[in-house]
Amino acid sequence: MNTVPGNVLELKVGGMSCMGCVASVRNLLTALPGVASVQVELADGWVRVEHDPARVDPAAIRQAIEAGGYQVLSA
Ligand SMILES: [Cu+2]
Repeated sequence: MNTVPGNVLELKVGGMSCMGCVASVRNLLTALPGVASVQVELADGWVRVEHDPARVDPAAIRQAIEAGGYQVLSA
């Protein structure tokens, strides 16, 4: 699991093709308890999720992305 100081989880996500996808991924993740902010880079497919590890675990973040129909390509 790729975490860096500041509790940011970085995931490479496939299936995002437009700003609508960016908005839905952002909405899916900000709806999770413990997620502070979400940054999505459409061009390279990176999603950065600033979160409180005591309240949300990385598996739940990945599941939310996949439940939305996107693929988590890296952990
Ligand atoms: Cu789209």
